[in-house]
Amino acid sequence: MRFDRLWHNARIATIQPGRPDLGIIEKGVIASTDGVISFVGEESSLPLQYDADERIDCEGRWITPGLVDCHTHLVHGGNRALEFEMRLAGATYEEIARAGGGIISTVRATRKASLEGLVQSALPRLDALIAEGVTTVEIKSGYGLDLDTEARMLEAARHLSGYRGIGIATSFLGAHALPPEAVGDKDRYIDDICRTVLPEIARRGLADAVDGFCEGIAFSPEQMGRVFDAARALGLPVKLHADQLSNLHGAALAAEHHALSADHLEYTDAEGAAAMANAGTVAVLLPGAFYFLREKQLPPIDAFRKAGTEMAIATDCNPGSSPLTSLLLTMNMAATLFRMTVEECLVGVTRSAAKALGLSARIGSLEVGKDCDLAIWNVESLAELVYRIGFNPLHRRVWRGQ
Ligand code: DI6
Ligand code: FE
Repeated sequence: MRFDRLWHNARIATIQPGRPDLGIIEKGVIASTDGVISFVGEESSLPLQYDADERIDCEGRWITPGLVDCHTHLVHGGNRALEFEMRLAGATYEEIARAGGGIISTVRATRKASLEGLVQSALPRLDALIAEGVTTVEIKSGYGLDLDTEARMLEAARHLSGYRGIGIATSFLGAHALPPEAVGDKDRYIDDICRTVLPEIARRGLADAVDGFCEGIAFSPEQMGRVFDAARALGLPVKLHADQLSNLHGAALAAEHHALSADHLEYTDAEGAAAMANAGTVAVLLPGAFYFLREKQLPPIDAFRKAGTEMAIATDCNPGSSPLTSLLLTMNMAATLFRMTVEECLVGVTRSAAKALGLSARIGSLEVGKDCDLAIWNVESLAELVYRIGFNPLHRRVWRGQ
């Protein structure tokens, strides 16, 4: 057997599917060939005859799958720090909107930004994720709200993979907010997305999935249903920002459309949780937005556990409701705020996050034939990854065997 690289003297959490635990190997070895895992198992089960160009002694460190941040708005123009400051000083939503704040201020800044400008402003945020062992990130559009800017955002997201060794999955989020030029006509805007914008985005191959924001302040379940029908007619999988601020039964709508995921879910009920489990739709929980907006309504974690709904967690990195670029801190928040277990947090940033992107066959767990994306940690136990606040114990990150 020939290996390019072999990591030995490691404790490995394979997080492979179909196991109730994290799939731990105490005296583990993992090897890569052409960027793909070619061996993973006990040191004692290594074939007697093998060739490895490089052997790396992990000195007893832990190895997990490279982390997957499955919900971000990483590419956008500007930031909303001043709006944050105004809110702290007691400004109301209307006052902030009148002062040019809110989601539309990010739309304005994003429309003004060039492709290169979007890439350059996203890189430091991407680097923060990479520094903590993230090897795949999902990036949404949704701050353009016109064909040119939505396409430019998605191109910028795709371009990022030319600057850093990282997997990028894109989602078209044209149904994020109503642009000012639509003058209040949500139905006409949704028609335009379904007939013109989405088909052109699909034709250019810019989106791996289609997302939407189903909420009183955004789009109705009926309007999102039309976007989903159009997406699926084009062969694109769907996902949904659902039940974040109220229960519009977005989780059930997502399940009905066999969505990869429904995200946020603070107001989801037990029926929604069960519908998601039946459809194999992943629940993506976003504790950063819950924290930053000082929400009180907890997502129904117990209902997801009872129904067997898979749970992922993600940063939701965005300038308005979650200016967060740490997946480690996100895990800590999921544990402290949502009372998720250490295992749930770790599965949530690996195997389930991969499933939320439709990428389970390639990433999210350590098995022969999958991409060799690893995070190697200076920790004594895996619980430390969830326990610490603002500390980064990453030793090395490996993407596609490098
Ligand atoms: N959920 C949110 O919380 C936001 N978008 C979304 O889909 C907020 C985005 C913003 O304020 O920029
Ligand atoms: Fe979001």
